[in-house]
Amino acid sequence: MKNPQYYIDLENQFGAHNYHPLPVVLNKGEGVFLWDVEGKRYFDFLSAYSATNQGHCHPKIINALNVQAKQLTLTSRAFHNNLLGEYEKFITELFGYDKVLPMNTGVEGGETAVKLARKWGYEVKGIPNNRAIVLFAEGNFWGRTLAAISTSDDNDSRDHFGPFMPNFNNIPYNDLNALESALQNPDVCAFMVEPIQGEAGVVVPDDGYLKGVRDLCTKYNVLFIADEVQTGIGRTGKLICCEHENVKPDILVLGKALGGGVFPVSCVLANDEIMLTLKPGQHGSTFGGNPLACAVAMESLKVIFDENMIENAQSMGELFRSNLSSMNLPVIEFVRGKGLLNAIKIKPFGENFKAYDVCMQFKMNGLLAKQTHDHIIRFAPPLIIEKSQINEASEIIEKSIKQLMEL
Ligand code: IF1
Repeated sequence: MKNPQYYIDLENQFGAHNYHPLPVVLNKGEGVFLWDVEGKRYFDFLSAYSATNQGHCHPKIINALNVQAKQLTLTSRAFHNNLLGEYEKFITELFGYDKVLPMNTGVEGGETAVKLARKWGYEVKGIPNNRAIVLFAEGNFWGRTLAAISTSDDNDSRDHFGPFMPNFNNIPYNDLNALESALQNPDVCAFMVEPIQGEAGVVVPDDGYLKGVRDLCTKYNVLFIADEVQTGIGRTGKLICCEHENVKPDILVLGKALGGGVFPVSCVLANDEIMLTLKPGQHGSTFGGNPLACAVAMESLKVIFDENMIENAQSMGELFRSNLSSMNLPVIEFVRGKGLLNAIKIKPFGENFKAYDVCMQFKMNGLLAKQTHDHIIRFAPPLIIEKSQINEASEIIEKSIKQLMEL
């Protein structure tokens, strides 16, 4: 095994520089832990941005991957296969929708949801052609395609990538009055929103916001699209975050942990009135719904229930937020989140003291987390984390911040 810098230099020389990773080189993952090439163990408190909710290399998911990989991996949708229908039945019954449209990445799920909403807008709601408007929330993040960055208000995501998609309008997040006034326009076909904004810094809306979105979208005959790519699959202590307010979106977008951290799997769920506006040849994907993805996704969902990960996310999240709050560290401006999607805001103090520096200190002490924006650190460990591990990780967080404060 070579030293970490060898691997970092290779990436630097031969790879695009579209990320600035923490200087750690990982080569093993198991459960809540990651190991670097020097054998050092870390708590994973990012979970690949909530794509490894089930923990790294979950044995049952790996087994499902291995068994199917030796049998049949990809047929394309030009032909049927024996797993797609089984998977579609399983996932539509689990989430309570008539139909599913399988895709691969989260942003493909978002794109598919917006295409469906526009189609429904023209063919069911009766919006004049090419006039459909989709609303998004300020601070949103739903991927890196040109459509997705068209709604971004983050300069790094959008500068010098224009021109952008027309008729995508942003409204303030967590503001029902702003939503209702935007819904006065009869050309609006949908509002796509994250139930908790992940990249914006784990922004949790007021209680009642999601219920208000549901009611207003119903009142104005507009589709409520929930982007649960990051908040779904148990992450916030419910199967999907919308369940915290017992609301049911018209279109549900899932991704990330749907693939159990081993395969890109996403999907869009909706009822027939919406889904059947798509006719053969009007949408598709080479890998969407491939048998390997179906096998992995079914196992990824099954283990969530078999191992009570949803309840665990709820209780371990409560313990984690309680631990953080009881540290009484003046540099922690606030703690917020639901289930095991949490974040702290670090008050800027000391010379150039930013969230990145805190994450570097965490790394030194055996915990990996990632800052989002300059002063917010997101904490999202796998949902299998145990009480003793939450407490040990909390101690690392406290120790690291105190070490920096003494500098
Ligand atoms: C990157 C952020 C997180 C997402 C939501 C759709 C997608 C994402 C709510 C698209 C993806 C990823 C993308 C990745 C880092 C990560 C991220 F920092 F970019 F914003 F999680 F917060 N909806 N989020 O969070 O899914 O196409 O990537 O499968 O682009 O750097 P994808």
